[in-house]
Amino acid sequence: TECSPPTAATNVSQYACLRRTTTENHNKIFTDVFEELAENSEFNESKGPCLAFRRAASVLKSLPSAVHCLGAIQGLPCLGEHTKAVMEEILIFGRSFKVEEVQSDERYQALKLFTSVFGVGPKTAEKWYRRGLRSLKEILAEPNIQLNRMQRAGFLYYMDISKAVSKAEAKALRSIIEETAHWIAPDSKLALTGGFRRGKEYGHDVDFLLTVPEMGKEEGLLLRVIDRLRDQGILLYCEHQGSTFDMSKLPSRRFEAMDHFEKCFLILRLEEGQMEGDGGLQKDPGESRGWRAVRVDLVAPPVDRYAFALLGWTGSRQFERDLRRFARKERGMCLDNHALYDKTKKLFLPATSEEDIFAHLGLEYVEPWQRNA
Ligand code: 8DG
Ligand code: MN
Ligand code: MN
Repeated sequence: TECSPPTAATNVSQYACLRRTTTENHNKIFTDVFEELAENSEFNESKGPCLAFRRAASVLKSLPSAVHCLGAIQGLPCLGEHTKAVMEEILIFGRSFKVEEVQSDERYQALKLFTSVFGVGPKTAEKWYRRGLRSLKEILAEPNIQLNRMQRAGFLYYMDISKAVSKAEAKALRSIIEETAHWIAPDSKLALTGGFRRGKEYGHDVDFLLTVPEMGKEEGLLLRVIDRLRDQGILLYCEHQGSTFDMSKLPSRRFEAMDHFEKCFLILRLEEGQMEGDGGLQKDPGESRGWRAVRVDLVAPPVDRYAFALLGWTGSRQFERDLRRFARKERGMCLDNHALYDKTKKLFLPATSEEDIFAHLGLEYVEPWQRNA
């Protein structure tokens, strides 16, 4: 059938930071497939193909309508012959044989299952797979496997933390942590970041930034918040990382590297009675134990880094990657979670808001809910 590219397709940027991507994805049938293929490439340490699949998915997510024919993607960036062939399969057969092959692969299945445990990365998953292990039960039954503290918590709360966190649960956690932080430092500020700030209804965890208006006062605050959460009996797990922040260093080129702010990766206990809107009543007292475990990330940057930390922790990952790539390739600047550095002028560009950072980069401001790239 005749099918021409929509006018919108002719001026879609290769950079996610020059696109607007809401949570409304009209091309899920394609992007789900590309994301699985990207994950498979990641397991095979094929960095190039992994990035190509991620970029293809991201471009499709930004489109205002569903793609019904190959003609409609003509002129779109980041869609090569390989990704187009996958899309053609989906358009014709309603399914991708390539992804079905991946999904039925024993190694892919095992690595996907193992990395779904909090604290288990691709390296550990691969090690377990090579030892012939295939299920979580087998790992727990294997006497020669030494799980670290994070992985033990990952297994212990597996059922809860592999269940999506709702917006209402995120809000309930926000109130609890905010109250705790205010009890310690009344002028502290807690900001919701990550997927929930981008308007997502569900997430795999809840991300927060905690700051105080006075420089240096953030030191020690996070540890006191953690202590207080422990006293309240809701701290199920805590991995605290002290600040390794060194301002003399230039922004790092490697995005995947962790930032240097003081932070903690938590598992918190959320009582169902604390949830907004359920009136404290359990819907099914027979099924429910009255609480669930939730993964929470809590980051405490110094206040003069707040804008950079907020931009970095709001995501999405693809949006952040492209923002950094754009800064480097198009502006000769280096951006990370801590700072923006102009390599030509050899100076740091300060910012007190995300708007400042977009302005320094010569970019139109993109709202958090438009960053679901
Ligand atoms: P989800 O939890 O709803 O699944 O999605 P998300 O909120 O977008 O993902 P996330 O894994 O919680 O990460 C949120 C953002 O935080 C993401 O853009 C990447 C960013 N981020 C950093 N540093 C680190 C880090 O050290 N670990 C993780 N997991 N994320 C980080 O800037
Ligand atoms: Mn998150
Ligand atoms: Mn997170």
